[in-house]
Amino acid sequence: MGTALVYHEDMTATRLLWDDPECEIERPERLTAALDRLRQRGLEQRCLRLSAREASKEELGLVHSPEYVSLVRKTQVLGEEELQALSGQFDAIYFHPSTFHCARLAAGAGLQLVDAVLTGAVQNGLALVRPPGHHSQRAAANGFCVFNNVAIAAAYAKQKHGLHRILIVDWDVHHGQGIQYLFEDDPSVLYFSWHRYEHGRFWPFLRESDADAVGRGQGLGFTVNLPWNQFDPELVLVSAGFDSAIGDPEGQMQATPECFAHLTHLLQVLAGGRVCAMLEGGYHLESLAESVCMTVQTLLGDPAPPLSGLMVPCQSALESIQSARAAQAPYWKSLQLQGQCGQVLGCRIPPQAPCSGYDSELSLDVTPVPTSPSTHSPEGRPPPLLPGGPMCKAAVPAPAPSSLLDQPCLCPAPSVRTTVALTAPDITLVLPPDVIQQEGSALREETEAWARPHESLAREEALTALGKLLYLLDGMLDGQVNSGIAATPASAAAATLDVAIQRGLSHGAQRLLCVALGQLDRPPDLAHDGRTLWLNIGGKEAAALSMFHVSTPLPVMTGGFLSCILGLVLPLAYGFQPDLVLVALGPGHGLQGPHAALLAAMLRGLAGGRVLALLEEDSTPQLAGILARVLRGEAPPSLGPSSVASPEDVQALMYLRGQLEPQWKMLQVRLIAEAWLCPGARLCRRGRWGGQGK
Ligand code: Q9C
Ligand code: ZN
Repeated sequence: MGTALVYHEDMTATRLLWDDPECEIERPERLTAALDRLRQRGLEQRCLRLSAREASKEELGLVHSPEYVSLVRKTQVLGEEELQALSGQFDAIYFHPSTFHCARLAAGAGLQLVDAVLTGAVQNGLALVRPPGHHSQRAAANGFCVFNNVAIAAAYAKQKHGLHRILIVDWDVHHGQGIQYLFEDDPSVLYFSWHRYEHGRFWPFLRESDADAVGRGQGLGFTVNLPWNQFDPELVLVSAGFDSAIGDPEGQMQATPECFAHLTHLLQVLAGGRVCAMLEGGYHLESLAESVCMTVQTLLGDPAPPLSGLMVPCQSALESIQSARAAQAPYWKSLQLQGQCGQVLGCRIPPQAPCSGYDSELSLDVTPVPTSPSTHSPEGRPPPLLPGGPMCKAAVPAPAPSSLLDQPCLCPAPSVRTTVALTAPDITLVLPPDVIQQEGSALREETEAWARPHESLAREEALTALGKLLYLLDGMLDGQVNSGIAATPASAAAATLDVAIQRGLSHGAQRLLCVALGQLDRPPDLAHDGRTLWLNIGGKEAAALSMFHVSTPLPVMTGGFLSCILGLVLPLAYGFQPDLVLVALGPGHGLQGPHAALLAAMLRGLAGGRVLALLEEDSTPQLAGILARVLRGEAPPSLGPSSVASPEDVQALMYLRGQLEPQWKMLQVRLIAEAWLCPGARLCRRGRWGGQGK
């Protein structure tokens, strides 16, 4: 549906007129560097370009006092000395005669973006603006921010568009205290910020930036300092600061540009994909430009490039997350649920393990580290991935900051985003126009050779389906096609999946993630060599035969399904860093379209989006259609209000996390995000969310 890019050249006018080392980094080149790079990459041309308008007095008045607005208005006619004197009354602020005009454009750009998204003209967008906004307060400028662009956009979305739940995600390196103050007692705006804090020693040096600031009054639990939280929002606003990116002089953090692709990608599963990002900080021009490109590219639907680096959370991050969880637990039911078995760090086997199939002889302790080149040792880097595939960077040891930025993307994106190898006659009706329907098949002889060991593949229809699947898979492995869907008769699903795994591994995949839903038995001779991670959702019981062979029952409730994805599938998948993902909906998978779409959308964040979905031949065209749209980059439909995880769901999840955590360090991340999509959260906000519906 498209991505908007809102901009106005006039916003390059405001600049520092005197000497001030603190403020000089907020300069006009920030915008021109970002825009030039977007053009160079051909990304600007793919967006709907909107020229920013000025926000009106009334619109500014949604969050600012009239006195403050007129104070800023008056700076238009001040001389340099008066400007400097006035600036000195605020922390980290400079005024310029053009500041008022620029700041009105910056706020107006956000409103245009919200209008474009909420009227359906576009799916999402980015407003490239200066001055930034998130530090600005009702009657104060602060931290280069004059008007609070994102806060004004949120208030406007409520007032003008009648929204009831807006999520603001602030990924700038600084705490957006301005937004926090403006909405701390408002439960309709959930403000989430992660920021550098250093126990209060990082600017803006505020006690209230800590995790125990959780909102007040009606808004208790709707201010989240540090990781995420979610309440099935209708709109996602992003305070998109890039001063947390590598090389930034202010933030001095290490986030690579690719991180912003993944952050954006994760947010796109919310609110039906309605994401409005607005530039905040970001002062290293090169890093800023790259990170902006990653964000826009992901908004446009391109797959996120794989993350480089070790997937091991650091101790201090884990501690921070734990304190935020503890502070939020009183307000979010799902955090309490998990809390019961939640000290998973010390909870290897729960009192009533739901699992009898766990073989202590094959204990995880003895099988974790494969001897193949794909070793996941903490010291070792993952090996190079497929040549010609989506991995653009050779995996090299601990790259220096500059090299992470310098490396150009060597591999062109596949020419075809998504291919569908399905035969159903009415399938064309549900496919978006740019999804290719595959005609070709693998050579008959070759197909038969692959099929030979499998009795269930002897039938003609199974062979035909296999030929199509192999052809599609080869296209993906050659880097011509990014993602695809193939079908198989239900009776041959397991064998077909087995062949797909073997074919993938023998044709260049270094690490293959297979997510099998429903009754799909693990292929009998699947090796424990660390090249395949087998994850069955729909098994009889929770069982981890080794760190690479995991099975869990299909969660009973939607909430359980979400926790399973967020708390198990994604941590394992991100830790594994696959270069090919197979997701198979086998017999009895029981997934509704929106659930399958969410899973596929999340998995698309892995392997550069190289995901092959395998469906049963008698699946509805609707299911194939929804998957095709998600795989090509559309947002999955919102799941809507739904249930909490059942006790069995929670227990199975906790059990597996306990079993696998020693090997899969990403599981140590005790997500606030589990409260996140888990709408049971709302139950404990009875009276406000309960029964309110949309
Ligand atoms: N040495 C934004 O990123 N400077 N504002 C602190 C400490 C102020 C940041 C300097 C940073 C303001 C939007
Ligand atoms: Zn910042």
